[in-house]
Amino acid sequence: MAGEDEGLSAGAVARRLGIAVTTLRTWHQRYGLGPSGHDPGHHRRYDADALARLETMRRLTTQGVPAAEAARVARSAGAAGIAQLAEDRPPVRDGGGHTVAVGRAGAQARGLARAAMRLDALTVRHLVQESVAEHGVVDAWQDLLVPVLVGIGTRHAATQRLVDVEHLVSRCVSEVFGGIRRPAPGSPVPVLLACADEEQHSLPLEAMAAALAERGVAARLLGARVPPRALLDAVRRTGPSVVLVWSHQADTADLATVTAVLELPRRPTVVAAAGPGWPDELPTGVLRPRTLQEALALVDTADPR
Ligand code: B12
Repeated sequence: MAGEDEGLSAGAVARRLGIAVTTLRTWHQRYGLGPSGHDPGHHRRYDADALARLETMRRLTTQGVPAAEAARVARSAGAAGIAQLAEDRPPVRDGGGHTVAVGRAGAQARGLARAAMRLDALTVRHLVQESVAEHGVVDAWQDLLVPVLVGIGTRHAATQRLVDVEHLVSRCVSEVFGGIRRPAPGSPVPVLLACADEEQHSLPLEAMAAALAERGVAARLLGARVPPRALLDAVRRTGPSVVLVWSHQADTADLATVTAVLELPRRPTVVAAAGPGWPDELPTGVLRPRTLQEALALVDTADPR
């Protein structure tokens, strides 16, 4: 780029990073993220290293990393090592805790996992909200939330800890999904979603209800731990086209209940069993969507608008 040899002015750096010049000044004064060299008598210019540090700072703060921590990472890495360091740097200590592996899910997922491990509910909610607003429920769920939830679960399995983190993240995700605008009162409600008896893992169904809402379809979400009798009563009373029962663990996957739904006099068009708890063999007539998209497609076939 022309003129980069001499470095960039503060205004040019701010424009390039999409931040205010005052923010740049604050980062310089408070966190030492200024231009590399000092040439007395001249306006300071930002060279490639300084710019790389600032880019790291901007990226990490956007992901919800607290400014002081982001600055520590940005200052201690050269241009080449920055991405690696952002990934591998030592555990965050301020909320107590470590980070979790999120595979290849990317920077946003790492930011979310770190915020979760710090029990930083405000940042978790903000990042989830931002991702849903930007990408929609399905992509936010698949690309951001599932990897982070799996990472937390894997760590829980290894340590028998982090139930606090699971609760906090779940709560934040529920709030964001619950906040997605539903169809107006009086709209038809063709879908009924319920967890199996004693099944507490309701988030996948909350994701489904939110994704349907984005498409203008209303769902009754009965949520966690729905006793068989309550499910059957609800189906009888509301006559949904689609009933989907979620089981996350084998010990909650009660085949008798889904069979009973199939045998109701006004049988729903689609009866589906979803989640890793169900066995591969299901009673004839019970469908088995494997992904959120597959489940949404089932609703489309049963209730074409
Ligand atoms: C959040 C969480 C909780 C929260 C749930 C809150 C809520 N409102 O949902 C709380 C804290 C309450 C909880 C409690 C428990 N949990 Co828990 N929990 C989790 C965690 C971290 C995420 C669950 C989740 O939402 N997963 C959704 C996605 C991430 O997972 P997935 O189903 O594998 O997704 C795949 C498919 O199902 C599909 N898919 C995803 N979404 C959708 C949606 C639809 C509609 C469809 C069709 C498909 C689909 O795509 C994915 C990729 O293939 C998991 C870890 C994990 N790996 O899931 C543990 C996990 C499920 N929990 C576990 C356990 C043991 C428990 C507890 C028994 C003990 C504990 N940890 O406290 C209790 C009690 C559970 C009970 N009786 O129901 C174990 C289950 C082990 C097992 N297989 O039996 C896990 C796997 C953690 C672990 N590794 O140990 N948990």
